[in-house]
Amino acid sequence: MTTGSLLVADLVIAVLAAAGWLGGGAASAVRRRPLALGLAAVALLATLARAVTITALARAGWWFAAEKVLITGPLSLAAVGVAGPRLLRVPGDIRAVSVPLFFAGYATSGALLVTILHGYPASAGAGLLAVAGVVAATMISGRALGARPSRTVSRVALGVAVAALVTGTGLTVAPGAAPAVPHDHGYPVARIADEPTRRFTLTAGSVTVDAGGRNVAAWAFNGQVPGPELTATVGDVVEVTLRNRDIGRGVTLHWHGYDVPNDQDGVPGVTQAAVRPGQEFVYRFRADQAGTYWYHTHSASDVGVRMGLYGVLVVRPGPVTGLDVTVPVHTLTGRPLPAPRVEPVEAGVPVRLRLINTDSTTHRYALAGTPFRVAAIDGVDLRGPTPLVDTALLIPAGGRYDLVFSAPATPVALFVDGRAVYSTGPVSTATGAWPVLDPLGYGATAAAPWSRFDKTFTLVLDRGLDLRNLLPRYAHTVNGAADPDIPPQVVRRGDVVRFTIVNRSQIVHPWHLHGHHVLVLARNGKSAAGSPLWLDSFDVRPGEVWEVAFRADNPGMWANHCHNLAHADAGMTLHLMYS
Ligand SMILES: [Cu+2]
Repeated sequence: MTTGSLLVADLVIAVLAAAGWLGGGAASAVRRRPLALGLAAVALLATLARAVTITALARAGWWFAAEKVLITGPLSLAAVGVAGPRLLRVPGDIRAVSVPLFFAGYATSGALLVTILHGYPASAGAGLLAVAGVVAATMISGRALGARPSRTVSRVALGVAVAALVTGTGLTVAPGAAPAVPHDHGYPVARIADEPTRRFTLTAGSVTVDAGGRNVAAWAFNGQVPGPELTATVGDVVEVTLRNRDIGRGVTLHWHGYDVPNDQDGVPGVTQAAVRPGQEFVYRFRADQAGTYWYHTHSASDVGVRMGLYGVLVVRPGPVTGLDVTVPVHTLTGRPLPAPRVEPVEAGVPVRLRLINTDSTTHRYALAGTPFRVAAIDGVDLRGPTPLVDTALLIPAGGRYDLVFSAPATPVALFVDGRAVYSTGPVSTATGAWPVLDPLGYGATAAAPWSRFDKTFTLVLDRGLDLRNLLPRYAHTVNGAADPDIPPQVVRRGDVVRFTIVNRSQIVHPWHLHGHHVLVLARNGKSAAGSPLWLDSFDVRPGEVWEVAFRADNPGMWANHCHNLAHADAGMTLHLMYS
């Protein structure tokens, strides 16, 4: 069983336990004896089963089980300890066990709420608030059911509830580490002397575009979605003038995967101010990384990219040989955009397909009709890629795979999520059952460049209640906090930095660090065994633990976030900062 499935199973069993106790309490209150005993038995069994799932989660990693061991464990023990003995000697009137059963229900529900609303790291504040809620709810239920506890019991319960509430609230609202607030740096623009320069102008504006035969409202660069394809040769200087015609939310250009100087990175409020309607901003950087990249707005990035403010950036090492095409995949107002038309080529011509996922979720790609190699991932060439046949590829949000093959005499087709986006003729292969390539075991290995790390950070991805804004929100969190309250990761120039990224949520988080490619060291405790993988976008699936590392060689303040941009906007963004 994967850790992801264990997390789901544990959640389902926890709900069963809570429902069993509460249902038992309600059934006994209305004197439905067999039903009450049956539900209590279900709750007891579920509580026992959780001992197994929580132990298994703790073995998979403390991050998955911390609050379950420290808060759920004691509360479940209290539930069984209070309700169990009363059930063993059920009195003639079943109604007498209803308050203990309700207590057990509140204790189990309280623990469940701690997991759902707070998660990792386990905190004393959350535990105490749960205790206060459990005691208060039990007192109210007792009163409603006409239970007459002794004066001492009532006083002790009230005292416990008030003390837990006060202490828990104090601990929960106490300010944590003060986050660094990005401030105005004056935003210097890089000056690069006379060098071969590729100049482009991108004007952002709202337009109506034809999306597969349907007119839809979009935001576009130069009136087209995707925006113009920007190409350069290694060594060129790329100069892009960004103008905003009428996008009220502001626009910037972020060079996804391109490790530009910090002041060219295009993150509003961090590296520059957003470009407002009527304004412009000039980006300049040297194209010293060959490969497949893309650009997109980082201002209101979720809606901005979804609406169409993105395009392709390809930097080639030299002149094009053979057929070299980009295949950006994008979903505009719920519909996949048609891929650009590709002219057929003669057999034997070398073909390079640059696959780019510009959506916020993973896509499954299948190239049918020819063996191929994955020459590069996220713009970086792989070492010793071997030919693949009938193998599917999962490309994370923001990720790129370059596929190379020699054009066969027979038709070739590329499928994305089962839909043909590129084809030179009919291909009769069903691709749905193909195995998926694991890039961690593909290509030829090489020795890791580092054996020790100067800084290590752990990022535990989850969901939780964020109360720090005016409106509470169910945020996507990192280490229990949401942007802007996630403390920045501070490194020094030259540090070798290791990230452990843990996903304890139920959804995929495509992780994306700006300004650096990271080298994958291991996933779920198993070392990467193929070509060195230098990624800028990688899917951390539910229950997964990734170890990645990089050298801090690009000073500045860098966004480090989930590239499901809705998640990034809902809290899952932090910053890497050079001291
Ligand atoms: Cu995410």
